[in-house]
Amino acid sequence: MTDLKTETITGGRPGSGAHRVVALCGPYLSGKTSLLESILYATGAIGRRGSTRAGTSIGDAAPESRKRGMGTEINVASVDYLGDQWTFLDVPGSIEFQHDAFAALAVCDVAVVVCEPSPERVVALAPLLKCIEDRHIPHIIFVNKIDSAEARVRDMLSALQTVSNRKLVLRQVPIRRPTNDGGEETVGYVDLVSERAYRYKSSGASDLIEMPAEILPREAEARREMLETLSEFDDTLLEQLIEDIAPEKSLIYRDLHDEFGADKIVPVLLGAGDRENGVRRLLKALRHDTPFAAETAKRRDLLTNGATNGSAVTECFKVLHQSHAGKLSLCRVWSGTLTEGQSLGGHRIGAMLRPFGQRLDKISEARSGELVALAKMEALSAGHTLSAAGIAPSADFPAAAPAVFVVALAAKNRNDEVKLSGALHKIVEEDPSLAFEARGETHELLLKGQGEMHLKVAADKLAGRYNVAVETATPRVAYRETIQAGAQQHARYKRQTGGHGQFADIKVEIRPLPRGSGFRFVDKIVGGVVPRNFIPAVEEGLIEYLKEGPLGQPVVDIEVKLFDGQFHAVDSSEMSFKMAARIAMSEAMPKCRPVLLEPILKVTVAGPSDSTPRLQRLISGRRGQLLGYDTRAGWNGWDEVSALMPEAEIADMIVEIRSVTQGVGTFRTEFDHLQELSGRTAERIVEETKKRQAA
Ligand SMILES: Nc1nc2c(ncn2[C@@H]2O[C@H](COP(=O)(O)OP(=O)(O)OP(=O)(O)O)[C@@H](O)[C@H]2O)c(=O)[nH]1
Ligand SMILES: [Mg+2]
Repeated sequence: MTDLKTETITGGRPGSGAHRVVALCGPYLSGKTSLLESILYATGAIGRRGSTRAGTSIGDAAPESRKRGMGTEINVASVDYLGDQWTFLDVPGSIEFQHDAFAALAVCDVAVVVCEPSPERVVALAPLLKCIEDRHIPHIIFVNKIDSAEARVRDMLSALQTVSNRKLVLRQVPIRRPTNDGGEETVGYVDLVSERAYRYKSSGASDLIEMPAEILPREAEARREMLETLSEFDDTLLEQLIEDIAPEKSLIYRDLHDEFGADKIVPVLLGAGDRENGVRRLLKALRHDTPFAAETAKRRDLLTNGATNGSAVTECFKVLHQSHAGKLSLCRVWSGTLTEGQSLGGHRIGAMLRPFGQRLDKISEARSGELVALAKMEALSAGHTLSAAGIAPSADFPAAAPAVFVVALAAKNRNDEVKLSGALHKIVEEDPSLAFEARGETHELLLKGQGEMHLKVAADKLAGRYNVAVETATPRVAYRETIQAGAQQHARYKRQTGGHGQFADIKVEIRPLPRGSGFRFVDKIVGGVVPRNFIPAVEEGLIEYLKEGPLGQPVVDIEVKLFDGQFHAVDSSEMSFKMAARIAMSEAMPKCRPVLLEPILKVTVAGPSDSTPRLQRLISGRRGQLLGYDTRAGWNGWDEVSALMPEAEIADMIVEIRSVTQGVGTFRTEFDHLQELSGRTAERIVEETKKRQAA
């Protein structure tokens, strides 16, 4: 047990009724939701353990999660454990839903990083550990599924150390036993501080057993490694090790507590979440070593200069829109107490709820450290803090990652368009790593996000929760066209219908301009051959025509000079000059060797260095022009490859990037230039455009 008497703890001590928040994070399917289930069971919050596979767990009850057997949003559940309240935030592991993980990490006191016991898959932890380390969040690594581990724990530890910038400290060694089929299985563990051995049970707390003799050498070695690591931060311990004095357990516990709280070491625990193995050991470690809310607020610099004067400060980290409860702002209280009906910073606190999976329990107050859902706080969304001073953005709240996957979205039923727009606002408020945008050039509504699954889940939400069925398609590329040669053109518009007629006559000269010039109109009329008041009409006619050139795309980088013409005193009008301009263009343009222009983006692709050659091949295979590569700033062992690539090649690129980077690669883009495109690809695009425009 930790000797807490000697410690100065700000904000509480275990058993004092404090509220602490744990983020359960880790790669896709590593077992977070199953572990949560075991925690809820072990602490008596539920009477029987459900399973994610059977769709009976407390977490993942959202229909989108159940349908796919994976986490798609944060699961929240609070439990009472040995006199304290604990809120667990079980987050989705898929990188496409990572924003929820980062939001939970922003408000937690501690992170439990759940991973599988496979050394070759540790790279999947890199983006998460980077976020955790950048924010200095104390974290434990829980090597899960130890029942199915094939690799040795020491190999797992070395692999984990390659993705962690903090010193890892193994807290347990496994007790292994040969199986009938010639393999080995983990049947228990030795705790390296207490030096006690335990045997796992299929359910319930592990049994204390006698230390197996054969494990002693391994245990001694692992314990020495643990003490050596701790002695790097504690001179007293270092001296004792040098002088061969056995250190007091209380000293070891204190060092573990302090270096963990200061984010200098990362304890590594073992277990199997879906059968409660190692779960109570994890809970004990959390109970003794998790910082209290006041310390977390200090780490984040949330309550500077005591500006709160004892009044409540609360931060929203996630919004949910529910059909019954309406908008729920999931908040952590950082200071003071929130009470129903209270007015804070000009906002009235309405109904207050404590989430437990899908269940919402009404509460009347929430104290410092507590996690609460505030109902119908329309002005309070994720990343914002509410205090006596009103609502303001939290300075260090994680920004949403740029979109890497885009689809064109449309309501199946035209009458649903207004409903669709309302629903989109809500799902984007729930998940800011989604975005939508009406793109004028292609007349499409774009839905942007973090991957194919992310957008499929968004479409499911639109249909299931908002009753708007949608269809999605690959977005069109905003091609342009220009000309490669100039021409002169004479055009006359003349009609004689009934009363007075229509007459306009113009001569224009067309020529190509350099890339990026857009459209330029030059008026060279002398002697009033085209009267002043009709010249804007000519320009208007030109602009109208240029919206769709001979190849079906908007025309750019072109100059049209009006240099001659004729008019009729009675029959000329703005309308007839506009018509003449259109006629001139449609006759001249095909003679000017029109050519398609495609948008080229500057692309920066990031991934672990050993995937760099594969990323380069991928880029070249997609008509990309490599510009070079460099190390990725702030990312140990990662590279960034930069290239120029056609926009058309990027729509589904993230899928391939992930497949060559164990799922962790990403990219960002910015528009660079328009580039001429000819040959078969261009012909195909023109054909498709014409077909679509005829339809
Ligand atoms: N062998 C073994 N399997 C486990 C253990 N824990 C979970 N699993 C299995 O791993 C799979 C994923 O479990 P989940 O708990 O849904 O994983 P998760 O990390 O919550 O998944 P996401 O939220 O989608 O990232 C399920 O099939 C579980 O039955 C374990 O300790 N041992
Ligand atoms: Mg899950």
